Amino acid sequence: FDHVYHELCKEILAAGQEKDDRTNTGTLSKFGHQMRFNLAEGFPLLTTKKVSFKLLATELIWFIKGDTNIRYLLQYNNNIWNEWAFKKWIESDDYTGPDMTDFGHRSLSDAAFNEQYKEQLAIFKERVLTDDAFMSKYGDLGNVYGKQWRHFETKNRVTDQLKDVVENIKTNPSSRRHIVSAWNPGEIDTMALPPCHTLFQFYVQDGRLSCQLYQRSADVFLGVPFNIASYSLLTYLVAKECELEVGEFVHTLGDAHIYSNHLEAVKEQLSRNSYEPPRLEILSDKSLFDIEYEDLAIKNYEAHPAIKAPIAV
Ligand code: THF
Repeated sequence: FDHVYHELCKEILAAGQEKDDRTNTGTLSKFGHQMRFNLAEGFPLLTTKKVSFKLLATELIWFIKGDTNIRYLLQYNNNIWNEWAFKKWIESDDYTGPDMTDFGHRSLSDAAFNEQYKEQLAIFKERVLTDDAFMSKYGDLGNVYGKQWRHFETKNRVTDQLKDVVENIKTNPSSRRHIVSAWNPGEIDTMALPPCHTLFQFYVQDGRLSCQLYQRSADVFLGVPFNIASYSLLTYLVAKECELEVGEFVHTLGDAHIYSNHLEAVKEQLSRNSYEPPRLEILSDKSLFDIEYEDLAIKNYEAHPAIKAPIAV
């Protein structure tokens, strides 16, 4: 599986366009790219750098639960959404600590500031974990994935898209309408971050369930390895729920970019040789909607060490 991802990285390094972005980090970018992963060959967790299955699995289960509050993630020591909740907190009138404006950049360039930032972030996390009123107000990211998957609001109606799509796969597998959209135009301004994974579609053929994701914006080094594994896991879970085998995960990218401060990390990863992919084990017969992290296991995962890189905020 790694070579499919490596091809994407190589193409961007060779022919990516320099492009400005919302985070002012600078990127090399390619518009429009597609990768295919045959899930029958194993579980596509990259092996040329260690990717944390725990982090991506707990994030996916958090979406499936319809949860939008980072407390659940923090309980699993999952910090990947902290920056977006923290940003809302430090920009609020209730925040009275030291100025944290532009913490994403300043924490990288100013060591003294970084110490202050780490301290404020630790205080913030502790309050989200222990103070219910604070958690409700500042742990919540707004109408992000979980909300849209399970409670998509349109005029006069709330749609549980995930329940509906599972029901439709069971009753009408050949349908071409097995779609879940996280993009709700009327609610974009109420989300901490508009959804990068805009829409996904399931497809049933010969008793196999495939999934295609359209991702409008793809952080190729930090996000994409998570996204590949996350939607592959979703495909396994939905397939089990619908008593189907797994087919392919097709990953279609819009703006596929490598941040300028990830270039060396990408080159390091490209220099490594891949191992055989691991296997996913689902240890319980719980429904998709009740599954917990403890019900999942990754077996035979052999990988090169993780490569650290800063997240663009
Ligand atoms: N914003 C940006 N700039 N990139 C993204 O990939 C991204 N996401 C989510 C929301 N906003 C985004 C958050 N997903 C990591 C991985 C996925 C994330 C956010 C962060 C990350 O830093 N991974 C590290 C390990 C982190 C750790 O150990 O705590 C890694 O090395 O993989 C797109 O979904």
